[in-house]
Amino acid sequence: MNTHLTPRQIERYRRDGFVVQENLLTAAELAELRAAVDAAVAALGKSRVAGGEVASEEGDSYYDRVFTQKLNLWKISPVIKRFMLGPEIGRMTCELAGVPAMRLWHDQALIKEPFANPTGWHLDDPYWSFFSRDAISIWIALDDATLENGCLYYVPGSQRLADFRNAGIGENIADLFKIYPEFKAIGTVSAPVKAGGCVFHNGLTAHGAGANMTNGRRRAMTAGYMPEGSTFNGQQNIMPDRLFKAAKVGDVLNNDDENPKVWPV
Ligand SMILES: O=C(O)CCC(=O)C(=O)O
Ligand SMILES: [Fe+2]
Repeated sequence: MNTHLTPRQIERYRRDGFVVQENLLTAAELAELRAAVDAAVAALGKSRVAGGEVASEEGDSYYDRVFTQKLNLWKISPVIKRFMLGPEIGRMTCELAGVPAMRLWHDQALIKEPFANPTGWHLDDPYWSFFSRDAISIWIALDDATLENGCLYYVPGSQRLADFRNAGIGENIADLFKIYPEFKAIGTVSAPVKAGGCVFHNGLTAHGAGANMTNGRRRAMTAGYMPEGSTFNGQQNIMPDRLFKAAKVGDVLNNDDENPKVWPV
């Protein structure tokens, strides 16, 4: 794994709210992670969330045709756990975000199937059960992500202007710009990345992805990370019912079983 980040990359991440790391994975690591993701996705069938506690199934809605979305695969795959919750990526998330310690929020495989719908513009953190300006996501390309098959696009610097209002990932992909009209003038940047490379983005950076105009799949393995000390904001998101019901707004989210620490180890 190529986990070295240059000072320039860290600077770019903090300025733009995203940064690309080419060749994060070696060819052998890419093959291993890709096989593990394929197997875990297949094992879940129509179920969206691994672990057996959150009932959510995919159907044939517009959203289901944005991507095949499978969450918390680390719970059923030791290989995925080793990559996504390991100290290598863990340390990178802390270096980029500039925080001392990070926990996993959730992982997710996001697979744009052939001819999939575009991913509407959105922010990640407002979906989650904590609000933080330092949350970070990693998006690892398991296939070459191109302008043709649905690579990511960003509004650079939007993380500094955004608050925690959000738009859904719906059929009108531009809903987010109704909430943040100031993003329109900034413009957008595409982030194509070869298989094995990745993009990191801040939880408040505006991003979306194009449609998959090809007959091939665009597979990605992703995860969102929560700075240590983050507190419950009242939203359930992916929290199992038993934890959601017991949580009070303001509680520190530090359940080691649901949100293991990824750095320091
Ligand atoms: O893969 C996609 O189409 C969207 C990815 C995304 O929104 C994310 O990783 O936060
Ligand atoms: Fe996202």
